[in-house]
Amino acid sequence: LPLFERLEKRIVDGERNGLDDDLEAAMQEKKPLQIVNENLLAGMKVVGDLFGSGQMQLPFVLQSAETMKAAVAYLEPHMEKDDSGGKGKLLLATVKGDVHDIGKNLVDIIVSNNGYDVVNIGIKQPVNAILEAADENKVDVIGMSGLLVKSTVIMKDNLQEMNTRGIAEKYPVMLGGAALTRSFVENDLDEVYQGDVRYAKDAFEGLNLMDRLMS
Ligand code: B1M
Repeated sequence: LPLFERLEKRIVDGERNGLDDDLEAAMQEKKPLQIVNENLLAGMKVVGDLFGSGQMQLPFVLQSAETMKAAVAYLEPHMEKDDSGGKGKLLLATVKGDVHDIGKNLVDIIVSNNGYDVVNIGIKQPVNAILEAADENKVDVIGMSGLLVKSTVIMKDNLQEMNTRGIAEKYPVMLGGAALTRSFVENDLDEVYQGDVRYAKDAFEGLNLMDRLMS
């Protein structure tokens, strides 16, 4: 297979042997972020489709996810960056009950490489932990990620909890993850939350949103 097709297939197959060499060769032709967007994410999409249609079992999905993470970790040091920080602070968490973190971690990379500070507290985070970390780190924006349909319900509960605690005005919220839709966030959740809640389709929209919220 040609190099870029092979990279995509590596993600689908969860094949890490020789991955670094292929990534090294790929970087001779494309920027690291382009490789993530055009080839690695394409592989994850295939994985999602195969899993969704019952043609791929969970342990193999996990291997693909680990390969994806290894590839992103390999490319990350080669990305163009302004990691001076100081433009604003974003808290990132995957919500309670949800382990999916590849998308959240991409948001972390893109946003922190563009002059923001990111406090990434990981997966399965209950609302208390999210709000405590937000306060402790004095963040400007709270970002929640979730890929399961039930995570969208948790996000709604979290926003209601923030209303109850009277901190909605203080914290704009950014939401992302494959289970959400723009209209669910911008119509339904916008009605729930007394502060500012926005949807980011991908990591770049997340960055744009930070730029808008912090300007
Ligand atoms: Co899971 N999983 N999974 N899974 N998994 C999905 C989400 C699913 C859609 C697959 C399917 O059925 N087609 C399905 C959910 C169905 C539903 O809820 N309706 C599903 C399921 C069912 C499950 C389990 C329940 C399976 C089981 O145990 N029977 C289980 C859940 C465990 C749990 O959370 N409690 C499970 C487990 C796993 C693995 C552990 C094997 C693995 C995750 C590994 C990991 O993340 N460390 C996994 C994976 C890899 C997937 C799929 C195949 C790929 C997800 C991914 O990483 N995509 C996924 C299929 C799919 O999404 N269609 C699936 C690539 C990633 C870059 O995209 O995260 O969407 P994404 O991020 C995007 C944007 O959404 C956005 O930016 C990114 C791109 O730039 N974004 C943000 C994301 N977060 C953001 C936050 C922001 C802004 C933008 O601001 C805060």
